[in-house]
Amino acid sequence: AEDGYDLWLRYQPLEQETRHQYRPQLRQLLIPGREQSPALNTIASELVRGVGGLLERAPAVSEHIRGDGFVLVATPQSSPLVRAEKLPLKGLGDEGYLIRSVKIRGHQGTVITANSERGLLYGGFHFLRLLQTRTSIAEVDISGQPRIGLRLLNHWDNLDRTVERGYAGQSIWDWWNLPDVLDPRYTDYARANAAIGINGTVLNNVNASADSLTPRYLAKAAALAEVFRPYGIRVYLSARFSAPVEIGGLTTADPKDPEVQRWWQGKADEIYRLIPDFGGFLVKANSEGQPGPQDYGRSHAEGANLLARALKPRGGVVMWRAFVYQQDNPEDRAKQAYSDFVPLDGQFDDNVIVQVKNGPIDFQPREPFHPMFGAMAKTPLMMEFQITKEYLGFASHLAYLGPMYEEVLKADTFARGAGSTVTRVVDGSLYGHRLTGIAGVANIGSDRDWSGSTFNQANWYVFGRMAWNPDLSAEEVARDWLKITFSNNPTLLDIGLEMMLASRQAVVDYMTPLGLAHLMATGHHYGPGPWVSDLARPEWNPAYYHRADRNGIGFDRTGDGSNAVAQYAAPVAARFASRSGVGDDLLLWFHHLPWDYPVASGRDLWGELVYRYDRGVATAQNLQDQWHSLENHIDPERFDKTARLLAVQAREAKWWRDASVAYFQSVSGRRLPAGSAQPS
Ligand code: GCW
Repeated sequence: AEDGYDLWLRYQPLEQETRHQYRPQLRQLLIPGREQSPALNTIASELVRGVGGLLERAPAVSEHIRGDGFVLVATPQSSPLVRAEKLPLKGLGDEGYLIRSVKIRGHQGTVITANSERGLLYGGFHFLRLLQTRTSIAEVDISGQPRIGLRLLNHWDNLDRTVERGYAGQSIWDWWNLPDVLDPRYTDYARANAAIGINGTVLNNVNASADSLTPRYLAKAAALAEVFRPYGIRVYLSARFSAPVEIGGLTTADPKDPEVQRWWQGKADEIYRLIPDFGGFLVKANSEGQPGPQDYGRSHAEGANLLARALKPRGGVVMWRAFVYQQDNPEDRAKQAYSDFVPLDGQFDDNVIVQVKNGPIDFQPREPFHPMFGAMAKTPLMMEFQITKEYLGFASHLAYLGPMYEEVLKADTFARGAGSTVTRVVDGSLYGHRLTGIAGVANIGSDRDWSGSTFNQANWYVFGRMAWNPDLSAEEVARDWLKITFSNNPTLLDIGLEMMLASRQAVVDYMTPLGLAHLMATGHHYGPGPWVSDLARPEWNPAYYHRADRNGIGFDRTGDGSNAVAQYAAPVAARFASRSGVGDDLLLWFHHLPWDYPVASGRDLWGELVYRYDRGVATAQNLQDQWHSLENHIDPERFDKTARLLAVQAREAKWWRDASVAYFQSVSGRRLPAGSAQPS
């Protein structure tokens, strides 16, 4: 049955004609040294399984080239034949690879080569992707290399198997049975991640329990690390800053205290004894009630360096999150992380990387890029995207996040003049940093389809692909994904692509149009709640963000307001501060405007707001119709579940619009513009 379990490792037979084209090119597989190396063995079995499934005929695994149609997978060290080809591997680093058509001893074939086994692994998966996307392998010459070093998933998984902001079932980590029982799912998880280039995973929630650092849990993490190792995936842990007190018996976690320093060193040694390639710590400190260095009057840099020094001898890193905003701080929440961190530029040790969410508030359907990007020349910054859709309709709404990731990565910070894109901050090229990273908050759980819906799998997929190559377009990745996930049928591809590319803007339109943000219901963040204004922390109230009253709506972040615009480089600040220059998609993020303000479309602001809510509803309805038109192209199981979810989305888009428009009407006292769809 097509239950979605296989993700993009779905090796169902290709169309007959395609199979016949490929078969003569894929007769033999040669992987010298595979018996001695778990990694090579892994590659061999994946290729046999993949090619065997896609072509309905497994290639013969052999030791010698016997004719045309061989695929030789080897490093120059593991194969004299590859060595003799003198292929250009110099610039490819230890994760890059080369796939090339070659003639060896008169026989035509393909070589997949790299400087390391990890490179071969990625090359092998890329090769399978060529087949899955029906790309010709007759004359290939492809080289690939990741642009970003740390490409990680962040699991917000708790030790009791609940998942914070997880909508796909329980955590896949069965902590109770680990380390003794190794669920085969761990291997499939590693395969799926390796296939898209992810090379690390943070196992536990950033709202961390100190227990995850106790011997009992470290043994469990070590067991997972062992499963993941042949797939090039390292394990990382979220560390609770107060762990020395909670599990270490100390009376303080002050970074200046020598005993605290010794405790972390001892803990790091203990971890590395169990997990020799342990990646490092992710830390949420002094954020939303979590402990941190500021509890002792120390800075984020002092806190981060404490942990970094413990990991340094073994090459570990600290990913220190910048998601901070303080209770009772009257400063605009959008400004607080920058205010806290930018003055610390230059004070972080060289194995610290600061992890910054894509936008300055919190994973909203649309935000401007975070002002810290570009603003800390001496500190490596890594991107944190959310793959799980906390604020975009959980697992039930279709929202393909590729366009959102692309929008943020391509945004120009102007930090060093035009072309200083967020990508160039994250890939290290803007300021010449070697330590680079990108993290995605996972949408993975123990549901059969891993992510709660088929289309949600695309968000995990596009995150990985863009982490490897941030220049990819959301569209090309979506096309690959559709081919791999469903089929090569042109109607399916056309309509599927339209659906995916329209979906995120639809969510923006029916939830938070025109740069509005954080209008979701309290706590769970599902469904509308723009009327909420009485929560204890002002910055948790939707009213804090929309500031709507009889006269107008929006958050003034210009010089007349919070002046958050000043945290951006001058050309960006000027654009954001300009009502006409900012663009209507971010208008109310930066401006408070009267209801009759004329926007670019020619409508007044109130009319445009209602128009966009209506547009979102119409698109959600259209997604449903488009999907139904594909019924004959999709297996019943995935068709039906998706159809049901799209019905939920269409219904809830109306819920969002009707509740939001009614609320803003009650505040503005305005009548529905002529021609708008009436709330039903
Ligand atoms: O988006 C918010 C979530 C919290 C989360 C926090 C964070 C892990 O509502 O659930 O906590 O962000 O990123 O730390």
